[in-house]
Amino acid sequence: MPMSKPFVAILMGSDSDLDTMKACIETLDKLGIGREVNVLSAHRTPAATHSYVQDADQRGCAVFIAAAGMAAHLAGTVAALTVKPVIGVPMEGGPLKGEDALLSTAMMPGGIPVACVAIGKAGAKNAALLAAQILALSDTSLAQRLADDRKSNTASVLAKNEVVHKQFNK
Ligand code: RP5
Repeated sequence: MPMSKPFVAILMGSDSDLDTMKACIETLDKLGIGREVNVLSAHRTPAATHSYVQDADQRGCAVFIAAAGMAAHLAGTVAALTVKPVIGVPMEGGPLKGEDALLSTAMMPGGIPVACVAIGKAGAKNAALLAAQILALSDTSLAQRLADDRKSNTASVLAKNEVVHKQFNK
């Protein structure tokens, strides 16, 4: 869907990554950030990946989020095609449980940066928050929503502490 406001482009290497990446999509939606979601692979659809990244870049994509598993070259491929920030999310599928993807995503050669987050759902959520923090540098209303979200997370952990504390500290 074409968009005119700055938006976040999410790419994932396979539809098998979607379940994990829902945490990313839902976090962006909760913060009211426009996003596009595509299944595009560095290896399986190189030409389509190339043309999507260039097109999204020209249409106002502000941050790219690229999720891939195994020999995860998607984030690096996207980063090679744009100077917008690229956040890589290593997927945990496969026999090495995401450690392969973590290294493939993080260990970029100097000159082509990828900000690599944690493996799996925590990384998917943090990728959205990191993208939001980047966008919030020039959007005070979004910065406020992020600060409110952080406060509410803190309150919810403290509420859990209250319950556990009462149960185990008589
Ligand atoms: C990667 O290979 C994808 O990002 C996915 O995490 C992994 C396995 O893909 P499928 O075989 O499930 O399509 O490119």
